[in-house]
Amino acid sequence: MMTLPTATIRLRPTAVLLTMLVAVLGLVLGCGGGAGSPAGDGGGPAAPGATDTIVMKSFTFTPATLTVAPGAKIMVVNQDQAPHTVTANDKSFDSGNISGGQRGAVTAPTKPGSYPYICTIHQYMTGTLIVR
Ligand SMILES: [Cu+2]
Repeated sequence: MMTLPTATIRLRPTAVLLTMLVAVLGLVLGCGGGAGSPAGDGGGPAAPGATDTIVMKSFTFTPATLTVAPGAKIMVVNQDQAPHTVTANDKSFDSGNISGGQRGAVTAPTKPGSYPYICTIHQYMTGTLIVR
């Protein structure tokens, strides 16, 4: 019974501090994001070796057709909850299982051509890698 008022008094300064912390953090993060984005955008497209990326989302590969240079390293981002793979029909590249929310990579063949690929877990997921 006697501890209840004390607990209430102790909680109040903590709550105020937490509120201030959240506010300060919000300001810091807001400023950081605003200042960081333009620099990042400027650096990305300027780099000639921009990373090619295949995104898995809603059991679909995006882009459905990706054109890359021979031997290019391709980042594979799984935005689904389910695991997926990027596996060439001729097995010339294979990401292996990429868990939901994770990312992996494949290396494009060095021989120019059109390489259809699938997810071996969900074989209706199809895409095409074009090397040239
Ligand atoms: Cu899949």
